[in-house]
Amino acid sequence: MSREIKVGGAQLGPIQRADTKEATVARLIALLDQAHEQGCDFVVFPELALTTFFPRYYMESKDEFEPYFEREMPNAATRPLFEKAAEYGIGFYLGYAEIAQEEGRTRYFNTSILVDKAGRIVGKYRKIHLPGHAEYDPERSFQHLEKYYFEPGNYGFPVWRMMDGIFGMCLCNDRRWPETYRVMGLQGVEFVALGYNTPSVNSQRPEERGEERLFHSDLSAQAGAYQNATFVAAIAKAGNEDGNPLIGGSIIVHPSGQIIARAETEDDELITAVCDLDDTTFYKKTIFDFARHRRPEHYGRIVSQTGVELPE
Ligand code: CDT
Repeated sequence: MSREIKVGGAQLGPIQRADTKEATVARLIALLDQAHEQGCDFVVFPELALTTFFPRYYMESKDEFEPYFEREMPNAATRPLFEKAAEYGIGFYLGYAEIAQEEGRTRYFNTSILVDKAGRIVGKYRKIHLPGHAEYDPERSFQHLEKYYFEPGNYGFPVWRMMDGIFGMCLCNDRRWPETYRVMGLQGVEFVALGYNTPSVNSQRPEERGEERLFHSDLSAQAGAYQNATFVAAIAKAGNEDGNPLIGGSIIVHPSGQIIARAETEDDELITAVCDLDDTTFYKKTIFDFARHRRPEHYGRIVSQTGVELPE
């Protein structure tokens, strides 16, 4: 029996700082409507899909930045999305900023959830590789304050059984780290959902423009897919957010590493691909049969060391 799922990649165009969550959720639902019309089983929305990419702004006061976060999920603003997805029988991945009360304190995470076809949250992931900086940096042309607003995720990289397959999640900068995919690959992942917000400009290297950044984005997702024999759906929030451009280029990648769907705009745009999860099997049983070919006795540095240790 084939294990085909039709996947929708719901790229979002820009969300401006003044936009309400209700208006943004209405856009997500419009993309979900298209996904339903096209027969999708599962939809991937971007990272921080309910707000502008607020880590570009330095906000000192909690009163100012906490409205960008969600205290519960679903909540009043997002419940219509959950209800519509359940009505359509479409599962989804959604990125948002999370406030949690844990260990007797308030904690802030960059989070994604996996929702099944009945509208139940079956998995939660908290972003581990937080890029950027923890303090206001006057040298930069714009801020990237993820290390200021969030703490690193504390769940690792779990996978979940859903829709007769094995699903994993990560968020944006995680896609650039081979460890992200490999930890999920070692749990047999067959489909990785990931959302991203990538500025089109490098705030510390102005000559690095959008094309190069798109290339790095594709390269990372394609390598992760191929080397771990998994589908990867890398879905952007794109376009110009209050003068700050984000790359688009959302893609769905086959376990061969080849791109099977790509967004053409920097607006709200649904891309689709039929993903037969059985296409992962050949690679998992041959070139990337981990049990036969991996040599972990030589990989110790990967878990014992963070930075580079130069030779004497
Ligand atoms: N959101 C996110 O993780 N963006 C980063 C930007 C890196 S530049 C500080 C990314 O890896 O695309």
